[in-house]
Amino acid sequence: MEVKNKIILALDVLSMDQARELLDEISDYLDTIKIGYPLVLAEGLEAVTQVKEEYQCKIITDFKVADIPATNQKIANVTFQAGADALIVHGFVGPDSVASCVESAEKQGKEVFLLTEMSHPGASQFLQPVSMDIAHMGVEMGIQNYVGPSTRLDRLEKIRSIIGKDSFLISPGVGTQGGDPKDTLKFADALIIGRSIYLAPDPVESLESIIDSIEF
Ligand code: 3DU
Repeated sequence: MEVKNKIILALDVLSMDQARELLDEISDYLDTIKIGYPLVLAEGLEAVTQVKEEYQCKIITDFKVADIPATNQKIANVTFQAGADALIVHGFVGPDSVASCVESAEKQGKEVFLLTEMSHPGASQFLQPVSMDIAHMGVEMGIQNYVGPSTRLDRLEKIRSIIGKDSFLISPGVGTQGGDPKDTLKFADALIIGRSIYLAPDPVESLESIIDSIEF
């Protein structure tokens, strides 16, 4: 996946009005937007369809899908039918659950991102001990796209070494959670950024300063 300016906006606002107000200002800088539970639970899955159509962008849906294969497949089918280009799926549920999402994606010409390790402090307790195993599982399954934390660069580097240079790795945790944009891009292909942009007094200025800071 190609990502303009290497920045994926995490559109965690709670209404389409807020989404449009933000995107009317900053959409020229972006071509990939991540939509998760906050906006979809507030406005329905149509939010995915509407944002994609109105702003002509790729949509990564962040539903951290983590159920049995049969249920995962239904979630993936409905999400892709709504217009999502890609779906983020948890890896800890195991290969059969992940495979059901991959199968749905392949049938519809869409993509799956495998979530390895999360970026928040609590991820160290249960997820961290298995996150490299999840990355290995993804490689064995032939998965191309991964999510890994910008808040622990040593771990992100390890994930990159497991998935290889040709895999596509996106990384949340930049800004508000403490991750550094430029350092993260030593290992990741694109950054996922939410609050540092949509809570900034001037989202355009914030985005421009992040873009300036990552230009090599
Ligand atoms: O911290 P921010 O506001 O920049 O948002 C980060 C986004 O990425 C947010 O949607 C969150 O749900 C998601 N995310 C993580 O922060 C960490 C992960 O490991 C996976 C997803």
